[in-house]
Amino acid sequence: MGTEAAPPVGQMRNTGRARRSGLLIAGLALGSSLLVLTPLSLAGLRREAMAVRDGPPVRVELVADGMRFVPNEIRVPAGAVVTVDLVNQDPSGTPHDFQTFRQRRDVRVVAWPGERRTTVFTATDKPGRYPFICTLRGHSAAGMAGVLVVE
Ligand SMILES: [Cu+2]
Repeated sequence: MGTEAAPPVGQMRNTGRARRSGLLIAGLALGSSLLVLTPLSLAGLRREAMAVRDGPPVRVELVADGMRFVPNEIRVPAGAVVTVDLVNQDPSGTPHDFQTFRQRRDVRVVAWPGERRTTVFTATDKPGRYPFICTLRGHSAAGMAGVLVVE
């Protein structure tokens, strides 16, 4: 019985070796496909850069009204140069600011009560939804936050 049990163990070992070499082949295939894809993504980036150069600039008026931004959603094309006019109309006399995140070039601008302050940022090339907030203590938690939709 002992000699009969031996062959299956040897077969299992062989199967394990076959799986390992299968993984190695899969890894090599993945590696070579990445090499093939790299020039394509570079071309894609170049196309995006051209689109950015051709795209019209965007201008947005953002009103700080109490503990909220109006509007609280801004839509811009990927890579757009965005001019934001932050207008502080909060009757409580509190300063407010506007802070972007994960854009190609982020900005923060502060507007004191009654002020209109202008800033310019460049949107990211990656479409998606990005937060913008007022960084004054407790303001974003109180609802002073919005979404920058990059399309
Ligand atoms: Cu604020």
